[in-house]
Amino acid sequence: YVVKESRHAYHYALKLARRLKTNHRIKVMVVDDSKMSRNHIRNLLERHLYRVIEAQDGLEAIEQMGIHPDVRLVITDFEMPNMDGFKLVNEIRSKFDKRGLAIIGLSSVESGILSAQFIKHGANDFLNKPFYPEEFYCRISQNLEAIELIEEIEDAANRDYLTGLYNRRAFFERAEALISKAQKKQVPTSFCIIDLDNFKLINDEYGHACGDEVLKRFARLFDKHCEKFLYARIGGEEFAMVMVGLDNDKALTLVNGLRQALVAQAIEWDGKQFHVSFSGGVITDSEGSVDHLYNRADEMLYRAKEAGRNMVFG
Ligand code: GH3
Ligand code: MG
Ligand code: MG
Ligand code: MG
Ligand code: MG
Repeated sequence: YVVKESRHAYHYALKLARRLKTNHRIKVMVVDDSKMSRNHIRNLLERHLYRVIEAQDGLEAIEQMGIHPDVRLVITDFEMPNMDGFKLVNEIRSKFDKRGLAIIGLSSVESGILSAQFIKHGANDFLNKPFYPEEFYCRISQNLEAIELIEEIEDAANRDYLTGLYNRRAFFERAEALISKAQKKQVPTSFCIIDLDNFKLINDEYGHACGDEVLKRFARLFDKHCEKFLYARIGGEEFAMVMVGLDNDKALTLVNGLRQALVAQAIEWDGKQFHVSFSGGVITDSEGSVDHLYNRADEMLYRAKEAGRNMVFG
């Protein structure tokens, strides 16, 4: 039993040490009208290196949230002038993205019902006052871990595992939003589809692992040349990009630059060297759905393939 306990303590200490390394990046806001209570919580948080922001009521808290959109955790009192804790939780949940933000309500032991109500209003958790530091730290780190985990899961769902680029679903979601916004503001926007040339031959000649390596290297070229735009791997060796602010000429210049960068890059595999190219289709239109743009860009791509590959049509 003793061994088990000490091993547990050891793992806890390790976990704590890992957390302390990153806590200095985590902003926590403490909302309480009692200065003494704020100071107490601030001291506890700073002992674990969190960055603390204070607010003495709900109005100030909302204002501070606007100034510090990267606050990850709000700890709020219930009884405060101007706005009580429930109202504040409601306001925060309606004004700010729920993802990436945890809220812990504070309630005193005498009014036990407050805790459940905090959660009904949108808080993730609650703490009864007075509390032991151990419980305080457990609740804080559990809630922070939960939102980090959700973010990791979301990121994994949006990314292509091989290249780390956005996947097809994430791309079309974002493309819809970008394109409709650009169309409303009448900003020129181009849409592009790219397909690697004779990719099957690369797999056949050098193996699937080599094909994978080519895809990864190509993804890094996107990162280097197209970082301002939305791009993704939408299929096996097919990629797409939305270029907000680029007319057809500028988009063609960008995509041809990417193509030249790919062609210039020698891939070495099993002591042999080869080069890869792609074909692309670019469409610039101030109206039409994403599906429509996609189909027309695909038609252009088909023509580039027909014309002999390693070309961008637009
Ligand atoms: P084209 O120039 O007409 O596009 O010819 P292609 O050979 O590139 O096109 P095709 O559609 O005939 O073949 C695409 C190949 O891409 C077939 C498939 O096995 C390969 N592929 C798709 N996804 C992956 C992947 O994740 N890794 C590897 N290594 N190969 C992949
Ligand atoms: Mg109070
Ligand atoms: Mg291909
Ligand atoms: Mg093909
Ligand atoms: Mg293809």
